[in-house]
Amino acid sequence: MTSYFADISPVSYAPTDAPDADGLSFRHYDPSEVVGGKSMQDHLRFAVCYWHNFVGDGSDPFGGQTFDRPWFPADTMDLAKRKADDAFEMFRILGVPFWCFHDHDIRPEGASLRESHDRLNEMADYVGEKMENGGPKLLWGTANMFSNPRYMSGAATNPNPDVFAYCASTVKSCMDVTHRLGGENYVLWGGREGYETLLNTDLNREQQQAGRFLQMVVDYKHKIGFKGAILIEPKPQEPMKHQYDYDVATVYGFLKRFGLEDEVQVNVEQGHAILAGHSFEHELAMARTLGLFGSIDMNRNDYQSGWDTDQFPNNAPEAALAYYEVLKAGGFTKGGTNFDAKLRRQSLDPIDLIASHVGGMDVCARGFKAAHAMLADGALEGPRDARYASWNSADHLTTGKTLEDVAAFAEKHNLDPQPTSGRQEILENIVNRYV
Ligand code: 3MF
Ligand code: MG
Repeated sequence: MTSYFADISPVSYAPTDAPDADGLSFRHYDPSEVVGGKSMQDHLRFAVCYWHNFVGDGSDPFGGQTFDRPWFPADTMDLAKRKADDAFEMFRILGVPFWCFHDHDIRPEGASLRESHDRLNEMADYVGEKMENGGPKLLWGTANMFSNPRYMSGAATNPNPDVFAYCASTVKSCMDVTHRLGGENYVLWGGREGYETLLNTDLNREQQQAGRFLQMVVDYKHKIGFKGAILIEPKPQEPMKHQYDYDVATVYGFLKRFGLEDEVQVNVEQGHAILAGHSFEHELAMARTLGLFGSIDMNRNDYQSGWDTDQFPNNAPEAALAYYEVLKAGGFTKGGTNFDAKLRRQSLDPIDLIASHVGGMDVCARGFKAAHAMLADGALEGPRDARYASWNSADHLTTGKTLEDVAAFAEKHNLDPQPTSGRQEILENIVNRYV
């Protein structure tokens, strides 16, 4: 068998002034470069996703398949193995330390639930061997509970309890495989956990089902001794009109409601943040503040289309502000930088799959280094601390003071606070010097 990537050599770091005819070397990402006592590889923990790269066929709502891959239609175990061979070859070329998958990406669905599990286990053995023979580690596994029509009205939130049970079996088998492959996290994205119209929806019942399901997942994780993190990936809408895991703050409310806030963290995606009307850094700051920070999907949306376009990152200043929040959260422990990104419909060739990741990794590395320098220099923290400094000596406001106490202070001193500049443009200029 000839590899799909046969003509492409492993990507390596080349300093910015070195010749780079094919554009396939890193200019900013040197995996072994040590920044702040840790290698860039260990800081960024890049992961390549299986679904967009090896399942995606270039289709969009207006037209079908444009990509031609040797493993398509991947509906037999032989083709699934061929797909895995090429996938792991691509991981090798990119030199990434991690990958991610849905059950549905690595095995063709069986004729029965049992057959689907058997196939998943067989494929896990197959990829497990590649992982052991120098392949990347598993950042996370997850189950696709949104593509098949059985999930059309929800997965765990479905009105039909048999779908809830089907999901329990699917997630159980997928957690088992993730655990067996040494996965560092298990992700739940509530693709169809939401609704189209309240006219047919019992919102409270559906949320109770989602809470119960998550509790079962957490219990099972402890039962099998899975040490990875359970991560929810917030998204406001698409495919459903309303999704229960709208954004980080909504997920926090949901977790608190079911007493799971210490058991579950979030996988924050840039494109989902944009769909929710937030910036990526807002969602990351919220996750950090609420103690929920886990991992990131580093793929942007188009700012005009209003869809989840899952594009590779190409904006270093945006990446810098995102990694700034990651660093403030203490950096990644179990999490990492996953590209949940797909090629544009016209990007047909093997080289497009490689170049997209090379560019994305370079943008992240460039942003990361800027973020690290900003933090190390106190470039933003200094002015921010200064802005709140008066609180350090505000004895009249110490905890325990009542509304009357504080009011009395204001009245005694006849306070007349004067506005001060927020210095936004100056701070933006500072950021620009780093990126
Ligand atoms: C959808 C997503 C998902 C999740 C993944 C985890 C298909 O918008 O971002 O990608 O990352 O499904 O289930
Ligand atoms: Mg995602």
